[in-house]
Amino acid sequence: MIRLRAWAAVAAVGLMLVSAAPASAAAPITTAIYTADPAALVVGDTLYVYTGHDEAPAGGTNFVMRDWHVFSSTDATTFTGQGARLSLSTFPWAGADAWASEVERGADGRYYWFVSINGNGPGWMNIGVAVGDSPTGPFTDAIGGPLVSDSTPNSSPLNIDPTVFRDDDGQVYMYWGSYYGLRAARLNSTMTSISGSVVTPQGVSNFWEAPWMFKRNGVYYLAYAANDSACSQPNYACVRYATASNPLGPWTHRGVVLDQVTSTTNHPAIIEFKGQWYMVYHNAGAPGGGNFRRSVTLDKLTFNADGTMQKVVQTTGPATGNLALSATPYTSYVSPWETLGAIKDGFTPAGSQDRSHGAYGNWDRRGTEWIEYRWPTAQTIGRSEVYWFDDNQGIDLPASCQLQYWNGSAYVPLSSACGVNANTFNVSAFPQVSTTRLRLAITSKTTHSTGVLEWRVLP
Ligand code: FUB
Repeated sequence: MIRLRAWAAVAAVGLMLVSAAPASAAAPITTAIYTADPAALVVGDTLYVYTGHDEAPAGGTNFVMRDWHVFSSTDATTFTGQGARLSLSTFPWAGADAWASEVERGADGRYYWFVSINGNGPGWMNIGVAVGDSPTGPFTDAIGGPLVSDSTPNSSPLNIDPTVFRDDDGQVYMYWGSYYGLRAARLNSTMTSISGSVVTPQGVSNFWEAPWMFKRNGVYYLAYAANDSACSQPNYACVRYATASNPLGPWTHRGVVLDQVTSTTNHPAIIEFKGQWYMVYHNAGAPGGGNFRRSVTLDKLTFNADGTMQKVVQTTGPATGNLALSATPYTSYVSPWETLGAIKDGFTPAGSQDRSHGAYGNWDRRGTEWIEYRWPTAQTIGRSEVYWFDDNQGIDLPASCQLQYWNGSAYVPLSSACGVNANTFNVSAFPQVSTTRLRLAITSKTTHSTGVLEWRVLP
């Protein structure tokens, strides 16, 4: 348990820093309870999200987690709580720490729920398995003891966070681990024992914990929480990912797919549902939330043509908080053939040349032009997300931009950086202001005019 305290301390240090984390946070799939460590599974026309349950008191500095919950949705927007479908009491050999889990279907058509759990015996965390006949159970202990424990040869320094993946040939693989100790193994068809030896996958840069494995177009993907200062503040995690042509690797690191969130821990589940890919993750965004009172949310995830993943834009989640939708747009100039209203139709462009939903453009103006949102009543605003238009002709990315809000008598510059990157939402987060107008001043390069595909404004 000494190690448990050390792990908790890592998260606790982050607690002190939470106010420095991004201010905006995605809306939770529920605010009835605090949820964490999502796993996702599609069965028929339903998306199931399996979560842990944070029960730490306000100000708590350790995890208090006793059961796991299920949520279901048919539109990835509205989620119905199915209740606590698995708890510590399901596993008589264990008694604490209902940490991260994942559900996978067995060859027998049953649903196997792999969980991180603290055993009563020697050692620390274990991986256990429960089984049920439907995605919501009821579930019973499938083994009567751990599938993986500290006594498993070549086990991880911390045996938590199982991700279980069934390949097209029926072979099931499990990845797991923490403390930089990623491990992998084949499972037997019963789903309750390991086949062969536990391996240490190669090529997964800066792995910390929380692996999630999936396959797309013949390529294996492994997303995971990475704890390195290149992608997040100290003690916060971002989500990196790697790809491979073999389910056991070697892996090639591909980059960051989710920046740090408002909780120190970060935990991905990536899934396709009704033709749309999603990143399901947790943060500290719910009222009263924190590092030990987390909330599961999801955002859309986009693949590039070469199979790489675009970084997920953390929005206000399924319940949209895009204040642009209720604003009236204005501009200093729009070309007669372009559409100013296109910037607020809620569309996520596939790239900076994707004008399929229209675009704002100011060809052939040079210098500084502006677009602006106005609301009939004051709005609380703390974040801007702009997607630039670049038609590879007269419209190019701007040289610079600046956000300004109306204080009732003048436009006041917001000090937040204003990004000018292609093929992504450029996010600017700033201390919230209350205003009826937000202006985006856009300064062109000397050779080109500028344009915008979408501009979101969030609390
Ligand atoms: O929720 C407890 C632990 O925090 C999980 O097992 C890790 O993935 C981290 O999210």
